[in-house]
Amino acid sequence: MDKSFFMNNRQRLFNEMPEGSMAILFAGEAHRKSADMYHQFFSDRNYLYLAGVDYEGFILVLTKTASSIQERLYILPKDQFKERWNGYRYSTDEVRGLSGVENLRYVDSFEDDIFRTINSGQIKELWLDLFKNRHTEPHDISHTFANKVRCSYPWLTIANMLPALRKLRTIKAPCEIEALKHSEEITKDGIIAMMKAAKPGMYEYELKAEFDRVVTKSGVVATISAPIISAGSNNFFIHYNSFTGQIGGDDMILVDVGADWNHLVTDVSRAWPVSGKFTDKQAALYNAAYDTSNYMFEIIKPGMPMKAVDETIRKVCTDELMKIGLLKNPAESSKYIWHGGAHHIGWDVHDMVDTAIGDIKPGMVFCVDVGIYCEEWGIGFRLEDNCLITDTGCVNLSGDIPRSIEEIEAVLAK
Ligand SMILES: [Mn+2]
Repeated sequence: MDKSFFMNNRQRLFNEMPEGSMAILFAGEAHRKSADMYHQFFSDRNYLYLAGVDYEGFILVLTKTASSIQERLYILPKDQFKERWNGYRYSTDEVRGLSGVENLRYVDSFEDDIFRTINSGQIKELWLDLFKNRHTEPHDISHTFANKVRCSYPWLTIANMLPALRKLRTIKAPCEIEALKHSEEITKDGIIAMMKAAKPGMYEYELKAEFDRVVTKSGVVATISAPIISAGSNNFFIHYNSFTGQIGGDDMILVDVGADWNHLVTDVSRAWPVSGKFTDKQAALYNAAYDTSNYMFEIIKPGMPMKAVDETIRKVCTDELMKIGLLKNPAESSKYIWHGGAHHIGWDVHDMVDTAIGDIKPGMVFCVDVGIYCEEWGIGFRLEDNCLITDTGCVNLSGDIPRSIEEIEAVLAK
């Protein structure tokens, strides 16, 4: 992605920052797995969205005073011995080329620099990305740094910059939409490969191998979000992740997967009968989801309240389940509809976007996810597509991935 995208993101954040503030974003460090082995490093998404350089240990510092704004990126120096063991380190020219940040310093001088700036009295407010998914999680690098600063400079205001970051990430830029479109192409190849490979008696992990093979060949070495691939009764575990089940001859297979390109993640769910032909019951439920989804893509447009998407999916899907006689009382829809149907995608599979979105706006991208789980029939699945909001309506970015019964059966017949 071109550095101009990241430069613009930083400018947009500066516009949100008050005078006399400093924002610090950490790329983070790899988590330890066991002994001296580490999980693959994964840059903090908010850092990456602003810095554009995917590298462990880097730190971005943005300072806004009454008279100026200043960007600094703290990087690791070239080191022949460390690179021999741990891999290539970017040159300063390469970092400038990727990020557009001209002012580079080494991470060793980070704390001295920050505390010198705070001591100068120019900074009254420190902006940190203070997110915890669960309050019981251990402190991350930002929380640890916040505590250190609070001890040394109790007069300094520490503010959580997450709401500002969420706001920036809500509307996607043209280059992000291009990356999503490319990612959809790779996702499509991966899903079609699984559809063609699936046979009764296979294990779920064999389908995962097929998906991994295809997306890896397209340059997606490790997908950001873990694929969900299940069959039969395992489809009733919404976030199933063991891949160990064997596919029975009457089973429906459910895949909820996404490739990623230039850090932008797609999220698509498809389901099909391993036999190659939908049974009457499978078809009835599938078409209930399919008709609900198609209806949503007809009506979603700018100006519609975001919360109406979830509500309408539930309402329309409930009507469909009444029509086929499965549901007698609409008040009991949660027996078959277990989850909401709309979450944004982008730099995360459940993207960090403005929590106070009122109406839908052009440039938003979110999932239209219709899940039906009928335990008494042993059939559970979801149909999930990626909806890009345009000036006048919306486009299904994953619409080319087989989704009608006819399209799916045609792929399975090959
Ligand atoms: Mn999904």
